[in-house]
Amino acid sequence: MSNTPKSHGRKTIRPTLKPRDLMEQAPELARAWRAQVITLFPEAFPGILGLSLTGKALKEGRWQLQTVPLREFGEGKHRNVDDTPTGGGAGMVLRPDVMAAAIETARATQHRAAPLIYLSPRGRPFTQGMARDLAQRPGATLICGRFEGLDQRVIEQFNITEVSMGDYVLTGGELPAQVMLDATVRLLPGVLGNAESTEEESFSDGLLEHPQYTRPSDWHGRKVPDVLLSGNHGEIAKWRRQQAEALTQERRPDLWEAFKNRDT
Ligand code: 9D3
Repeated sequence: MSNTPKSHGRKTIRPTLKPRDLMEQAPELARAWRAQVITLFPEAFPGILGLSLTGKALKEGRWQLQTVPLREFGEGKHRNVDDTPTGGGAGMVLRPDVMAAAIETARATQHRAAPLIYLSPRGRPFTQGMARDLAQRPGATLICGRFEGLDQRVIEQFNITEVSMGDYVLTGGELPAQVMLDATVRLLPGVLGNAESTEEESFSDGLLEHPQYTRPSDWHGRKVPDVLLSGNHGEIAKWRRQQAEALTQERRPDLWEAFKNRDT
């Protein structure tokens, strides 16, 4: 095992592994959804994915996490991974030769049908549809960016898909990778409880959720809407639907347009 006691469900793929080591997969993990993360910060994983539903699923072997420490693929005594942008400009660019070595090492133990994804602010925005697609595949290899980005030639050479986590500037792709894995792993068989899975399937109409309340029915003079205490399930469903539609119209005109155009 390449797991150290402190690795919390994270296996590390090192550049020095021999081909035979690369082929050895614990038999109970052979069927598991396989996440690989190429990163300068392997200690950031599993991070929050080691807790709650995703952490339980990791311990149960429903998915596995392999980190590929990019620094170990770096060149020279200082394990250099970056260089200045050709043509000039600020910052540093991840070297194509170093990234290619890390990608090739990772891909040697990955399923062929697992996509290669680069978390990048220039990517297409991540969606629930992408999470559903990933969950149908045998796994994914994720590349976390740092610095100004990755040399364009590696992106083309390996047919890498660029995916963004939204229009704001982060310091790197590690948090986006964890977001992507969280959204995907919760969709794997057996990860959600029965109640949540049923809700997942019925929640397909593309509206924001209605407000929720619990006891006490009067809190600091703020009362739960009467209809929710009425016991009239038809009226309750109608009220919730109306709330969901009003909220979507107000906050998310983009979702509201898509909702109105559904099935057309
Ligand atoms: C100067 C131009 N910057 C782009 C806005 C360069 C740059 C900033 C920050 C390049 C990379 C990063 C680090 N961000 C990510 O790696 C990243 C990211 C993000 O910043 N926002 C949303 N999604 C993502 S996915 C990866």
